[in-house]
Amino acid sequence: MVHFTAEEKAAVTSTWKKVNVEEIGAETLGRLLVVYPWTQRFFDSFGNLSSAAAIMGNPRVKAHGKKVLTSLGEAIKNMDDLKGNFAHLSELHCEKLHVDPENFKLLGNVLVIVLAKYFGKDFTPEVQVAWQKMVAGVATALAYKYH
Ligand code: HNI
Repeated sequence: MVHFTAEEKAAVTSTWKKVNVEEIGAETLGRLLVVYPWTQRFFDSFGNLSSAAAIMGNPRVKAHGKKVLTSLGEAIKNMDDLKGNFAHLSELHCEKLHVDPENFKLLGNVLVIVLAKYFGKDFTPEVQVAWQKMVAGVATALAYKYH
């Protein structure tokens, strides 16, 4: 399991304080669906996903992106126990939603790119290292209950 130094925790927490969950959540999930189109199969009830513009403007994509990032925000309060934090969601994504856990890694990397875009030069290499560890830890925790 990932271990975070005090500096890494501080880096993740201080970035998070400035994150607009609605905006970054929508952009992250939207870009995941555009860049990795096979991920759209999990969201076929969401309506029009026929082009990048349709996906980025789709209100259900926006709402779901906010939900995912809100859940990530809860995990940031719990960085020493990501597995425990995501145990229930891991079961849900595996048993009910049948989401291939590879997709958690893709989403994490898209999030890092979106954060880099928003924070520009404040997203220093050190801050990126902390976030890469965070998204890797989240992906591992979400995959933990898979069998
Ligand atoms: Ni995910 C539902 C959290 C990645 C597909 N997901 C949820 C819910 C949360 C959540 C919270 C709502 C649960 C509930 O209703 O009780 N998902 C997360 C987090 C990550 C993540 C924290 C990664 C950081 N989910 C993904 C990925 C996919 C995904 C990568 C697919 C590509 N999730 C889903 C689907 C649902 C879902 C599908 C159900 C959506 C619906 O409302 O029908």
